[in-house]
Amino acid sequence: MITDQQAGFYADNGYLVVKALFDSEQVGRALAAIDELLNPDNPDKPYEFEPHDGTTVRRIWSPTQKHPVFSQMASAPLLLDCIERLIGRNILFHYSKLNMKGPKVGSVVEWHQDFSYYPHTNADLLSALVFLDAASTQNGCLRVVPGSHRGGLRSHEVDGFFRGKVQGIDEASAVNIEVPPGSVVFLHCLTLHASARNESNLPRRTFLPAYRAADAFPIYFGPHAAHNEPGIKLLRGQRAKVARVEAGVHLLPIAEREFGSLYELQEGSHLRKELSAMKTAGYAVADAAAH
Ligand SMILES: O=C(O)CCC(=O)C(=O)O
Repeated sequence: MITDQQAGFYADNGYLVVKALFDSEQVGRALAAIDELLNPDNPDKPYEFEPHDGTTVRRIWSPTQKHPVFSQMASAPLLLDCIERLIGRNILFHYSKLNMKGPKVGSVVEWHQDFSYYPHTNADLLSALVFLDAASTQNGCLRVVPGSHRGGLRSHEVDGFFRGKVQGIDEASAVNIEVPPGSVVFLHCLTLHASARNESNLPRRTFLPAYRAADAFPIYFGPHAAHNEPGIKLLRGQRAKVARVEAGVHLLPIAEREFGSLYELQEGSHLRKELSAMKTAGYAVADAAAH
């Protein structure tokens, strides 16, 4: 359970580390479930590869819908007790993913605020990053800018289009969050965060279920945001009949082209894919247009 001091830390800093929330047996079950999902005989292939080698999986989509171990982990009472303390007692499951951060290739995640991808009527949304391996500076641990959630939503645009990243961050104020397996980092949806490439020989697999207060309603239904809504599930308390709306201007994530993952959007490969398809089809396309 989270103490008043820990809740205060989250309110001030926009993140909170809780070590040993899951024990080694639970972590072991999650790792075995990943192996099952990646088994080549599994007809469902819910993942995206690292572009560098085309064989290492970097993202498994919606693991809570693919394996009961992850749906159980996402609704574990101890985890929900923490979340209740941070966003209130009416808790909706929002969506989930697994970031695999494989040895020597694990893609960079550039600085961003999760809220930019799915703006809501208020900012009581958080992600729980459940670390299934030890996370260190060498294998690309999470990095955050403490207190950045209090500065509101920043522009995530490049050349006038949503690219899911904030440029020009002063990294001097960032902290690296190194944790043992079984730890959970609760991350406010407006906290600036990133992670470096995995330079080590060790994986950094992380399960990320995301949650929101029941009175936070989405205000953008573009393709990459709307697909979460059918999977929304009440985990605690009651559904809201009234949306709580925080005043302000909400920037909308209008991208130049549809994209699969944050990785594709940030690295610009969603643009390159389309351009190479156009080139294959015989159109004359300037390379510079791909950024
Ligand atoms: O896995 C990481 O290092 C960061 C994850 C993240 O920011 C995301 O997937 O939105």
